[in-house]
This record gives sequence, structure tokens and C-alpha cells, in this order.
Amino acid sequence: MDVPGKRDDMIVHQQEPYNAEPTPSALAEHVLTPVRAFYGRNHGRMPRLDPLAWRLSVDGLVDRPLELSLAQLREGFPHHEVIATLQCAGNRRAGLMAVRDIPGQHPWGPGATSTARWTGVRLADVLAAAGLRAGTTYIAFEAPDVAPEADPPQPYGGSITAAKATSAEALLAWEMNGAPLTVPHGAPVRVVVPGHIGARSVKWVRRITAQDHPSDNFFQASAYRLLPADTSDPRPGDGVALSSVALNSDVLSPDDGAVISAGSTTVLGYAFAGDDRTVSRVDVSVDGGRHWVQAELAEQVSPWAWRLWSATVRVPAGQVEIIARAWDSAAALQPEHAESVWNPKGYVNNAWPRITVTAR
Ligand SMILES: Nc1nc2c(c(=O)[nH]1)N[C@H]1C(S)=C(S)[C@@H](COP(=O)(O)O)O[C@H]1N2
Ligand SMILES: [Mo]
Repeated sequence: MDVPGKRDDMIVHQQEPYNAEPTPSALAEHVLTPVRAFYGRNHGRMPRLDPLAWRLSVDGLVDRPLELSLAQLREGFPHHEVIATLQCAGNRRAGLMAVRDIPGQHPWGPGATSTARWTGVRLADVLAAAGLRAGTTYIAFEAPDVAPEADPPQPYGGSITAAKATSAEALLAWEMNGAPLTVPHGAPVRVVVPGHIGARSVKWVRRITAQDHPSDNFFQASAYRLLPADTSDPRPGDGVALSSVALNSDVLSPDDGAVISAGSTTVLGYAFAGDDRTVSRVDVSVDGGRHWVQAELAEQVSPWAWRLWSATVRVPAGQVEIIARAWDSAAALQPEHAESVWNPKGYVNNAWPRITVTAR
């Protein structure tokens, strides 16, 4: 299937299913990532749903199971907007693959992260209309796209806690940056879970289930889990299920490997921390960490959005490594080395970003 409306310089990791990220310089251009540059992450063939035939069912531990058309969803609940960054748990995996190979996974760079303004209704309002019963601890989502990599092959799904699902920020969205959602981003309606890994923002959602346990879907029980480095034969439920996005940052300009002029250079990047954390400080070093320049943080456009940053540093002639490190509002600092965060599926590489330039 062709993927309409994407920049032609997207870095395509896989054509079918479509997996692609913008170049670092394209990502650095805007605080709100244009849809044509927004990364795409798909585990199966994208479904093309007829918006008039689409129905959302809400079932499980509810007093009044619902079946909503798109019109009922749009007309039955107040509309809300949230600017939120989506970050795939596999973002920056290439840095882990450089430590030790991770077979069968895409070598994502920094671009499996993008930010948009999402419009829809609060998931909380829809759950309230259904009447959540006492004992509901998780809200599970299911979509129609079948993922061949799942064992057994099954429709994509996942879950979040009932607390997160009833928060003010979790949406059922039909618009992205003021335009109707496109098929690659989940048309007609997707879940948007700000502050959680992208995997929980289920696209093409068709079923929402209130339950007293996490989803047993492959992408909740087996994938998107942080396994110990020495795990050889993982079973469902092993390791840590990923939800909140850990503090992370990367350098977007100059390009890794670029030839630049020695002297004053502006370094651009992003930093992001999920859920109740925000980014508080970013530093840049061009001398292996002996000296650091504190970066200027661009405006925090929403509590759920990344922060772009810039730092002006003096780059000496020769081959120079540019390093960055970020702190969040809980005073956590990114881990220094990718070696210490390597894990079998290659998730959450939040080690200090390092690029190498040649200055003349
Ligand atoms: N139905 C469905 N939803 C999905 C996925 C998927 O494959 N199928 N991929 C998830 C993952 S892993 C991520 S990171 C985000 C990516 O959203 P995007 O393609 O709009 O950038 O969607 C999530 N929602
Ligand atoms: Mo993802």
C-alpha cells in the first residue's frame, strides 16, 4: 500500500508494514511535527476503515455497554485538544544495536518521536458514559490490524491503567494538527495516551474493554517489555511492561558525520520525559564531558510535549564528538552509556546522545 502524504526523504525501515522516521533535520524544523514528517510505526497492514460503518464498542466491567458511531462520539461528548509527543519504545534502538546486534528489529534513529495537536473526546468521558464498575483496574484497547509478528498472529492491542484512562489527557482522537486523521495515523479514530510509549496509543481502535487485569494481547504481554540483558527464552509476563516514557534526548543538528566549520556552532535537539515528569535541563559537551554548556530550552508548549533545545558551542578543528545529557523534574539524569541500558528487544535507549562531526 502506498503511504500518502509523507515527505519523500523519510527514512523508510520497512515498506510493508510501513515503518519510517523523518530525518533529524526534518524533525528539528517544527515544535509540532507536520503530519508529512511524523514517524509511522505499524505492526501489520494498515486497515482502511469506512468512517460511516466504523463502530466503537465499550464493554467489560461496565454498567452500560456502548456501541458508538463516529457521529455519536463527536456529538455526544465535549471536544478536547491536547498537544502530545508520541515516542516509540524502539526510538534510538540503533544506538543499542551498535553495542550488540538485535536481530529482527528496526534500527530506529532519533526520529521515532514526533509531536502533534490531537483533537477528540476524553476517553474518561466515554468510560463514564458506560459506567465503570468497581474493580476495574485496566482499560484494554483492540484494533483490527493483524500483526504477523505476534505469536499467534492477532489484532493489535494493549492496555493502560484505569487511572491513566480516566485522566484528563487521554483522548479518543479524530484530528491531528487540525486535519482529519489520515489512515496511517489511525483513521477514523485512535487512542492518544500522552506520556506513555507510542505503543499504547492504539490506532483504528474498535473495542475498549474495562477489566481487572492488563491486556493479554501480544503487544502488552510479550512485546514492549524491558527484559534483563541475559534473557534467552522469555515468556509472556516476563520483564517490565513499558508505559511511562523515560527521560530521553537526542541531537538533531548537526547531522552525525557532518563536515562543519570549526568555531561557533549551534547544536539542536529535543528532550522528553513522560507522564508526571518534564525536562528541566540539557547540557552539551564537545570535549568528552570535561566542560558542559547549558542548552537553552524552547517553550514548553504543553505538559505532554517534548522540549526542543539549542546550545552554541565552540567546536575545535578535527574530529569532534558532541555529547548531550538531560535532567528531568525528578532530578533524574539520562544514563551515560548505551552499554548499561542494552536489552534483548532494544527498547528505551535513553543513553546520552553522541554524534561525531569533522570541523575544518
Ligand atoms: N492498531 C495499531 N495501533 C498502533 C500500532 C499498530 O501497529 N497498530 N503501533 C503502535 C506503536 S508501536 C506506535 S509507536 C504508535 C505509532 O503511531 P504513528 O504511526 O501514528 O506514529 O502507534 C501505536 N499504535
Ligand atoms: Mo512503538
